[in-house]
Amino acid sequence: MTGKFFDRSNPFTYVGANGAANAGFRHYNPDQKLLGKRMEDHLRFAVCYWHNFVWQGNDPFGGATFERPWFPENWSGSAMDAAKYKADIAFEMFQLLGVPFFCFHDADMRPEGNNFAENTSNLQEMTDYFAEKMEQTGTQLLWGTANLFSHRRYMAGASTNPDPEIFAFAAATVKTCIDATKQLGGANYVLWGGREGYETLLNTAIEHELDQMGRFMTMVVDYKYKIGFEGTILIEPKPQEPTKHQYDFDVSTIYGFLKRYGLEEEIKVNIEQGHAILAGHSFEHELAIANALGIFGSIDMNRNDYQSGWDTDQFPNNAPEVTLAYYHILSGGGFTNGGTNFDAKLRRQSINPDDLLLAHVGAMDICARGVKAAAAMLEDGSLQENLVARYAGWKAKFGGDIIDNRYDLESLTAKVIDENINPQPVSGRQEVLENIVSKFV
Ligand code: XUL
Ligand code: CO
Repeated sequence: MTGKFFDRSNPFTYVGANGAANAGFRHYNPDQKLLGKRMEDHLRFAVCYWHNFVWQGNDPFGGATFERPWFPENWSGSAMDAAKYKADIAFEMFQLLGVPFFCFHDADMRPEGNNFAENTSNLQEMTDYFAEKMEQTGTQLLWGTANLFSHRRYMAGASTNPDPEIFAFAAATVKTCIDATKQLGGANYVLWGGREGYETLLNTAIEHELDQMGRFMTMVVDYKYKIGFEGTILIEPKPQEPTKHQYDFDVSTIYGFLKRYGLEEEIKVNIEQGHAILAGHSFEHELAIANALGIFGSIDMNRNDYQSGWDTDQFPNNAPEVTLAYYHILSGGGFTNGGTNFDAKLRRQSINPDDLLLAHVGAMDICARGVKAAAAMLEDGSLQENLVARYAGWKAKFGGDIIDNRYDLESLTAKVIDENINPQPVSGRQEVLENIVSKFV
């Protein structure tokens, strides 16, 4: 199969704040310095393989709406050739967008085989093909992962499946995906708990399932060290969907899980905006908690529709939300191995090839706008000053003595009585602080 898929061959560039919509980037200017670092290095954009090149546009009421040439119904050659053609188009898109990274699942990149051996050899052939494409284009791998949720063998979970043979199949699959990620120089490896959860408690031994998930993750971490994979292992929280309840519900739940299995120094989180919303939180809540617990890793920057209550995986377009997200990311020191992955899909009516490109251009631009505003908020310093002032008592002698454990309940009571302590409430200044944010977005 040859022929052009995208009707442009020049990468999108920075056109300036007054440029026309859809002409290029109005905010994303990779070399612009923010807080002393290039914008591209702050954002570390990645594009996902699955929604962009694999998802066909189906919903619960209808089938495919996209008609990509590499889809099986449109392809006359071998499945492997279709996978390679799809890779050609994907890497063309990464270059047109100028994104430094991409992400994949095994099932997105290789044809499904009839057994484990076929899956593995297909994965190896495609990994070698990706390695060539990465070499030619300079695109790097932010993270790889395994799809342990689409095939029917995983209908009752992977690591938490009641059947030890499925646990083994999943473990073997993850091993091959970590190998592929290592070969491609991936900066991280993600464990998304696809169907690690339950549909009904009537058939579920929760304690056993949690222990198995802990065992599986311990095996992953042991293997990482054994082969010298230098990337970070990440878990992606999600409260439900596809299962009614997922064990990796949100950042706090994952932290408790990691503590229980002694993995809190080994595994960090990949936080997705839409999953934060599904959990009843905001994105910045999840980011702030991850910073506080020392497990922040990376983000999937795709939003949910607030009305649907469903994981709609839409491209980001809300400047204040994105700004607050980057404010927390930058406040925590920014990304190290992590980055901004668009785990986003087009709406099913957006069927043109250039919809795929322009959706990402807009998403990159809104993130650039957010990170610029967040950097300006940090440079301004008013929010930080307010925080320091609000907690200043803990830096003074009395607060410091409490922190140093020099008091217990009785001695605190004695002090309150002796010194007639009678504290007065102080304004939290929420609206004043919100006005400061508004100045920057
Ligand atoms: C599912 C989801 C996944 C992970 C990788 O909701 O977000 O695509 O990002 O498996
Ligand atoms: Co995701």
